Amino acid sequence: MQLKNPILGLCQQSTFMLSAAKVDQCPDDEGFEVAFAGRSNAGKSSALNTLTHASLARTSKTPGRTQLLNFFKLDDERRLVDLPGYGYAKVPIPLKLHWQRHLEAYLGGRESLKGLILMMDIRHPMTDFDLLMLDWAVASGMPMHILLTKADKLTYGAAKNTLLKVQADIRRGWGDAITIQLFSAPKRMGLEDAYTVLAGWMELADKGTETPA
Ligand SMILES: Nc1nc2c(ncn2[C@@H]2O[C@H](COP(=O)(O)OP(=O)(O)OP(=O)(O)O)[C@@H](O)[C@H]2O)c(=O)[nH]1
Ligand SMILES: [Mg+2]
Repeated sequence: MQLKNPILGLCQQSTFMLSAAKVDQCPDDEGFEVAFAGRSNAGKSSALNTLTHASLARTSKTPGRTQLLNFFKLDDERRLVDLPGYGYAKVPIPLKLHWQRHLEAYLGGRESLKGLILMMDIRHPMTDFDLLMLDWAVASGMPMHILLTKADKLTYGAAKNTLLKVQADIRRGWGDAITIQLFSAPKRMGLEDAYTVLAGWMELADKGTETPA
C-alpha cells in the first residue's frame, strides 16, 4: 500500500541524531528543519513522540526537562528539533539566561529552519512566551503552526470553542498566515493536519502521488 503522505514514512523511521547544548554543536545547517517550541510542560516532547510513533523525545511530569536542543533525523536532509522548555520558573536564572541566549541564537541564525510548531496547553493558551514567539515569527517571516495540546483534557465542545477563540485572537493580532489546530498525544488527535503542515514545509507534499516520468 502506498502511503498517502510521504512524511508519514519518514516520521516512522526517524532516529535520534544528537543533543546540542550550544548552537555550534547543531548538525550542519543544511536541508530542512522544523522545530517544536513552546512553554515548559506544553507537550512538545509528547507531540514529537506521537508524530514519530516512537519514544525518541523524553517527556516528563517535571517542567523544564528538555534542556538541550535535541535533533531527530527523518532522512539525510530533513530533521525535527525538540527545543528546551521556556519559562519554567524553577530553572535557575543562570541556566535560564544560558538557554535564552542559545535559543535566540538558534532561532535567529538557523538557515535550514523552515517552520516552527508552537505548542500551547489548551487550558493555558497565549502565555507571555507564546506572544513573544508569535511576534518573532511574524517579524522574521518564519512560518508558524500552533498545536493546542492536551485537547483531551476538555470536552470536545470546550476544546472547539477555545480553538475558535484563540484562532480569532491570532488572526486579529498576527494575521492569517499562522495556522492552528487541536492536538492530543494520548488520543492521537490532530495527526493528519500536523503531518500535512510538516510535509509542506519539508517540500514533501506532492511526491507521494507523483506519477513516474
Ligand atoms: N492528557 C494529556 N497529557 C499530555 C499531552 N501532551 C503532554 N502531556 C503531559 O504533559 C506533561 C509534559 O509533557 P512533555 O511532552 O514532557 O512537555 P514538554 O513541553 O516537552 O516539557 P519540557 O521539555 O519540560 O519543556 C507530561 O506529563 C505529559 O504526559 C496530551 O496531549 N494530553
Ligand atoms: Mg520536552
